[in-house]
Amino acid sequence: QNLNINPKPQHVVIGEYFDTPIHFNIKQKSTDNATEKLLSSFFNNDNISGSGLSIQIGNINDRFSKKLKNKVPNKAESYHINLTKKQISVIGRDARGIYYGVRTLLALLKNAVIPIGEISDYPDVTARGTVEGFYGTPWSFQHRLRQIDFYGENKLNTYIYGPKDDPYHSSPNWRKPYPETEAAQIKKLINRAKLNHVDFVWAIHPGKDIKWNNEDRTALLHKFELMYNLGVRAYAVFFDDISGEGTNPNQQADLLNFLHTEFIKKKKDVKPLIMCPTEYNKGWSKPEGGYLETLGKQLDPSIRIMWTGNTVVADVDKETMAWINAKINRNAFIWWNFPVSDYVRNHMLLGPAYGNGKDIAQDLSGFVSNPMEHAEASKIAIYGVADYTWNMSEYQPENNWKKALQVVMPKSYKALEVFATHNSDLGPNGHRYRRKESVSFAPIADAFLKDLKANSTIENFETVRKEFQAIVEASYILLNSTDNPLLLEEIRPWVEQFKLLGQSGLAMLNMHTALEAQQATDFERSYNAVKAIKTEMYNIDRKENQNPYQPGIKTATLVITPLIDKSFVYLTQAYNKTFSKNLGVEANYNPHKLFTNIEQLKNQQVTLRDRTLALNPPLEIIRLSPQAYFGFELQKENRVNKLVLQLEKSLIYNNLTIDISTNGKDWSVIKTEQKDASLQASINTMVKYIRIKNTTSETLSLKIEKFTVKIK
Ligand code: LOG
Repeated sequence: QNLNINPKPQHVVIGEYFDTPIHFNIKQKSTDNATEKLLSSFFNNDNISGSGLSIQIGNINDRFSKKLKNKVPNKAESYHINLTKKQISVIGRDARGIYYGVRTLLALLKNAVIPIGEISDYPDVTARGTVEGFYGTPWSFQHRLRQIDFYGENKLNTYIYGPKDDPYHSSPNWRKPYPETEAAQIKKLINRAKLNHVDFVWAIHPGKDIKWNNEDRTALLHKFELMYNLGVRAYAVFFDDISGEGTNPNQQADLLNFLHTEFIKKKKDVKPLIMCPTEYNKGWSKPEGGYLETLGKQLDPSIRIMWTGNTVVADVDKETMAWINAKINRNAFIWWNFPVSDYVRNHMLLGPAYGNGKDIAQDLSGFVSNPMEHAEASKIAIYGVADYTWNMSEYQPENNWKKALQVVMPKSYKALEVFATHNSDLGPNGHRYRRKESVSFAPIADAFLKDLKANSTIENFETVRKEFQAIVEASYILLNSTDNPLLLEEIRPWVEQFKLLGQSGLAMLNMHTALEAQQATDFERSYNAVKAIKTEMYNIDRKENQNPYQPGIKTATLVITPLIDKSFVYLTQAYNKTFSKNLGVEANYNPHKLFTNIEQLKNQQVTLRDRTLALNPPLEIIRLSPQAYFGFELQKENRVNKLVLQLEKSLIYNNLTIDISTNGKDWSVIKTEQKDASLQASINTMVKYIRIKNTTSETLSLKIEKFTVKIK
């Protein structure tokens, strides 16, 4: 009973199949514009005929549905389809139900055969979709249109618009109207959303500089009104990643209730408000402050409260939901931070959408995924979210993922599968969120290394060679594919890198073969080839995707890259020993470490580039209690030069000191100066430890934009 429909319908009873006829006699009642448009994408003068297969479409009040209407599930957005050889009936409970029924109908009619039987279907989760809520380049207009169409196709009903780097969504311009071009585009997006039965939810992020006075309250109301005039009928207010005045829960609740009574209730055609709290995950909630309880008590019950789970980036389960729902007196609206990659920008997250409980449908008021800035590539995960939120208990992440690959690349999906299989983990990151990668290959890689180190015959040699070969071939196929140019554009540098990686793997295997055969010339050629390929990979890493957070292009970091690197080192050492040579094995890694006593920062990554040691700037607010510090621990004593610290708010510099030490015990404070909105110090002495410290007796909240030291 696999009809190959995404999301998987709830109840399907089918028997035999009959050939899909060429002509249809279609009669529709109560269909809206969206459904009409959808129908006209399939039915036309060529396939409509009075003598064709009868199809009736409508809602539960239409006369034709009398006999069947009891079969339409008693839930919002539900539909029932009855299929016989003589007639197909599609009955929706509401306008969206009809639309979804027609979506399913068209999916059935595209096949060569149609089943006889019935489908009764409805979504498990009320609001399903995405929140464009990441930092980095917001999606383009063209991509947004494509996304909205994709949501319609997969029965997702919610798109929350809230890109952090849109200045008219957040500070400094949230009070101002959108410029003409942007306004016109938003209008078009809203129309497109309507045609796909998607709620376009416009979000505002005013908390960075909001004043709790009448003026700003009016400014917000005014902006809502402006957006209403563009066609917005659903709104959200985000208070995430802010510090200071804006975080006050009483004021936040006051403002939202004000918007609820003065705007939502008065307009009558606007959906309930959605809000993202400042303490949006359990890890950050401070029970003493009673922040969440305050929102829970004060916010009008209709207002939905977002939640990311136990940490910023987390999968959610029954326990997660029980904890937060009790605090906020309502079912939380989940903001799932996957496949968002704004904190691991050098990685592509192309694996299945998995990890959330399959028994939480009743505990949610909504579930949205925050995707990557790569819109097309994000569709792989979003396809899974559509299935998960519709029919939760039956969701099968791997199966769904395989289908998703076919949807985004109908011709080259097998090559895409090779690529996506090895490009799903995030690598070590500040949020400690990880994904499975290279799952079926991982044990083969382990066995390979084990045999290699034990100096025994490598049982898996051929399997490994095949995989490297597949990596190279799949990369060539993808790089020359034409079935999804926009997706290719997004992944291209990663695919180039992946191709080189596969080639370096093959050269590494040649090193092994040459060593076995005691052929020094061959060994050294392959050795040099691996090094040359690594240089090319390094160049790509230095040229592509040069953002200030995690610049570069990383591929297959969990299994394939370590396999090649470890084998390369091992084989070179073995060769050196056998032939009394001295070929280098230096891996270029960063020997220096982050040095901090701040839990929130402990897993933040540090990178070394051109002798500049840098903390990857965290996107969120970091809290420094008195005596808290962060800095670097160098591998050994080293002369360091210039230090640069840049924070969002420069007032805080006066509360910080910079300490250096050679042993981690005895510290001396160094002189600093403020320059170009940053705090700088010229050190020019030998140090092993260097740190920024909060010397006040208060907790400081800061947004770190840059923190670097130059090492001699
Ligand atoms: C932001 C979000 C960002 C995400 C992942 C929320 C509610 N807010 O740390 O804009 O894309 O984490 O980096 C967030 O998740 N802050």
